[in-house]
Amino acid sequence: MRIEAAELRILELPLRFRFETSFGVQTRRTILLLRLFGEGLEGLGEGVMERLPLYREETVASARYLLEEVFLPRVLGQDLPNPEALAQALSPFRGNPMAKAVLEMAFFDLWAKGLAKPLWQVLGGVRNRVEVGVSLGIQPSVAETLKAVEKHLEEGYRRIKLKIKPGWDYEVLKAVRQAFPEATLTADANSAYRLADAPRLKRLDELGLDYLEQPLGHEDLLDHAKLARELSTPICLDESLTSPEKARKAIELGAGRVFNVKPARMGGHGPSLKVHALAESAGIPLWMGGMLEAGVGRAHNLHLATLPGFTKPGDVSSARRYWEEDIVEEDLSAQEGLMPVPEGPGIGVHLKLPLVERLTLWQRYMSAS
Ligand code: OSB
Ligand code: MG
Repeated sequence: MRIEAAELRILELPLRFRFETSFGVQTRRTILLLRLFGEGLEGLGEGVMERLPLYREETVASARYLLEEVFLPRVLGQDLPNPEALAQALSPFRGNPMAKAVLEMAFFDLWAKGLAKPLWQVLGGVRNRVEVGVSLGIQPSVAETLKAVEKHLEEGYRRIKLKIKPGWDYEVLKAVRQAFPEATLTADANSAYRLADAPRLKRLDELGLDYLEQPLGHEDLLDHAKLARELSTPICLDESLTSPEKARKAIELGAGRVFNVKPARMGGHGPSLKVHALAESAGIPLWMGGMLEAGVGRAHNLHLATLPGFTKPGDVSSARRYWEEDIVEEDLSAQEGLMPVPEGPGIGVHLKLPLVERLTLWQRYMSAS
């Protein structure tokens, strides 16, 4: 597949809810959107980095710089037979998996379209619907948390994940557990605790959480392994999993018994397939995370989540929860906690170009030579 041209945009899309986590409050998303053109086809990629490095270290600005100045100039005009060839072209450059993922995932879409196959088939998926739950931000009160949990359970979501932080953890989780004794419940701390908080986290063991997501540092593996030995609640890693290499070390150390996979955090679909294989041989269940993606990122996540290792409900909930109007034509929405995977070649979604135009803050078109 020859990459003939690329269009990179930064868009801003207001969220329908205020999303509070231990690292801050989000009210809108700033989205890096890439359209890759080749052989009469178009591949789409969406970045998950934010303006500020509060979740991981990459930012919209750092990714835009690398894509514009380094990664796209490397591949424009090149005839790349497959995604491994693209990975090879980017391999001299260290780190920056989120920036690489924008290009890698757009190329996967373009390549699958060249093969006239849906992306899930190219990746090795085994189903056309994905089991999902919701990730609920920190609410103003316990009463509002209970209301939000009830609403989403009624909508059929199969797991409720609550964001926690020191001072907003045991009490709110206990209230939810008492009100919903049968619900599948998890908690996500987004790196807000230290190993010294182990006694406080130990209190969560009585609440029957399915897992506790990323309690410790965003790069950490060793302290998670130590904490894992103190808790009966399984630890799930999110932030720390930025590559297959980190996943291998996490497995060897026993840093997590569950993995949250986000292809856009780990360099794209290729690295995610490697993590999927490692997790399978280690008996680690996977689930598909989310980063408040718009339609392009959400579609990519759905395709990857059809692989057999994704055995727990993911965070990929209905697009209409997040946006008044999504940037794609297709309505990505769950029925009874199941998200259908978009049909057609590649990721199977189409941009609403007039809306994308209106939301665009910056754009650059680049072509080969
Ligand atoms: O830690 O999983 C996370 C959103 C932004 C950044 C990090 C995370 C999240 C979520 C939301 O939990 C998941 C979603 O609804 O997309
Ligand atoms: Mg998380």
